[in-house]
Amino acid sequence: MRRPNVVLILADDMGFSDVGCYGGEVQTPNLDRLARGGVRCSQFYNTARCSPSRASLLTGLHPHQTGIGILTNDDRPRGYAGSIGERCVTVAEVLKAAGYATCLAGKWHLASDMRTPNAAWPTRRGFDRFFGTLTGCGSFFQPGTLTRGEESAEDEALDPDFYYTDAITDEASAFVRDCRALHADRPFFLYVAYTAPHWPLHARDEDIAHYRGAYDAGWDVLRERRVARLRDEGIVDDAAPLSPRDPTQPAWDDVEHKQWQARRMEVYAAQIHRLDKGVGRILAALEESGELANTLVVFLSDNGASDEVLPLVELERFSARTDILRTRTRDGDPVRIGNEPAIVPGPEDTYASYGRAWANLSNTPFRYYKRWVHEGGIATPFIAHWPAGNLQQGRVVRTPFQLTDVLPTILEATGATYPARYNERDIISHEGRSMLPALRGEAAADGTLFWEHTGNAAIRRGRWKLVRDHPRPWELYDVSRDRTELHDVAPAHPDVVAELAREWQRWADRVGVISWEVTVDIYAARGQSLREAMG
Ligand SMILES: [Ca+2]
Repeated sequence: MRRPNVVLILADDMGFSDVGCYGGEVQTPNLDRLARGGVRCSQFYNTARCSPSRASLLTGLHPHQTGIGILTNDDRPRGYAGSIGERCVTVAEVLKAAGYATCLAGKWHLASDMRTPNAAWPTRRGFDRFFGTLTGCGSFFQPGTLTRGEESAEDEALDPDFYYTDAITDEASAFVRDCRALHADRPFFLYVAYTAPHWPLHARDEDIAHYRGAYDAGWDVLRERRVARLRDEGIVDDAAPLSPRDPTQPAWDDVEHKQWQARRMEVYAAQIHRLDKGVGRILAALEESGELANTLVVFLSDNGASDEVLPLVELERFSARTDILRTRTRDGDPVRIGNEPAIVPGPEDTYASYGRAWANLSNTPFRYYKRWVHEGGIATPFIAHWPAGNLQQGRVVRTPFQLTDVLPTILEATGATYPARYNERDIISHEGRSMLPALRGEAAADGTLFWEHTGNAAIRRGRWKLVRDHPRPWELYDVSRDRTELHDVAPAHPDVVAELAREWQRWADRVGVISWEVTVDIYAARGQSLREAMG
């Protein structure tokens, strides 16, 4: 059998339970089809934020080892470089060396310098073909840093019908077709990095209309419905009771401006809906070219749902470096920024996010959000589909895995070799283990998983998860009984806390975690507020 193609599809800031096959009310027939024909993981973890997750996904390393611990700020010499470094290889580099055609359609977010082509751009990290954005987020109607190859492609967004999610899908589908037309005997690697449903809440009118009324029941009722469906699907069990509503958020019954609140979630759902349609078009391109059966398709999200708000002044300062904000529409109208009932999100002249209470729904049944390493920040849907690869159809895999495990899974599936040296430099050994045996239903032992992001930290080993909301002290949860992290048992098990904390520290020292206090000090010395630096 010919080596399989690999299609890696990433959502941005999407929560654990938004898509249909993970209990959500967003209609995602194409992702659901992948889940039915493939497998879903119930305990797959990303690493809490865009750039670090992407760095880990593509290299099989922990983010700190690649030079990207926080975002793409260049904080050297004391802090992280903010660009993907020279001591690692990307999946694209490994597969290209093994004879694969390679393409990135969508968001990169692994280069500090987004203006001048450099060694951290996708075209120089193994991707033959690149259409997408270098920055972390932005308008879906006129994305900043839109690039084709190494040239600006911002003119392409002048088409009045341009919408970034569809443009990513167009490129991905064209790549699949071109591969078959140009070199039918060559396998390919396609990385589709959507920016949906990251803020701003931008969606096509027809997709928003599709969800009109779908959120009128409010977050309290919908969280209950989601956890019931998650149980029906066999993704969570009694070990994951629904966490209480975020205590900072009001009961739906007490909410003012219900119509506006519901609209925010309708637009968010519409963003995912369009992403799913894109997945359907990519699957159709694979089917038309006869490649679907022998393609490993993986779908996941880069971090938990986001509770980020959008203060104008900080956005403007952050955007000066990152190009994430447009203050005028393509027609020259002012863009209204912020989360208030006077700004009804969706169209190009708005720039808004959906807020903490809806993010709380998105991460059902868990607590916390993007940036934290409690379950709500790091638990993601993970779907793998590969009919010719003997993945058990429709099964739910419960073995815990994290992003470092994706690269070794692709290595095993493709037979490609991870290099000790690449471009005359020594490469750090990858940190993961192949998921394929577990995805095929074979017995697989649990590994030890680690996280650190902006001081928030966790280690998961066996039934225990030690986790910290920095600068608060360690908490300990028995995730075999309490995956929603409701009962901190640290006081009852000081020996377990001490041992896991030591193991986490050894890991942190080995992979080069830079203390969050150092980063705070770097920004303070530059006169930057943390929020401004972090976007
Ligand atoms: Ca993200």
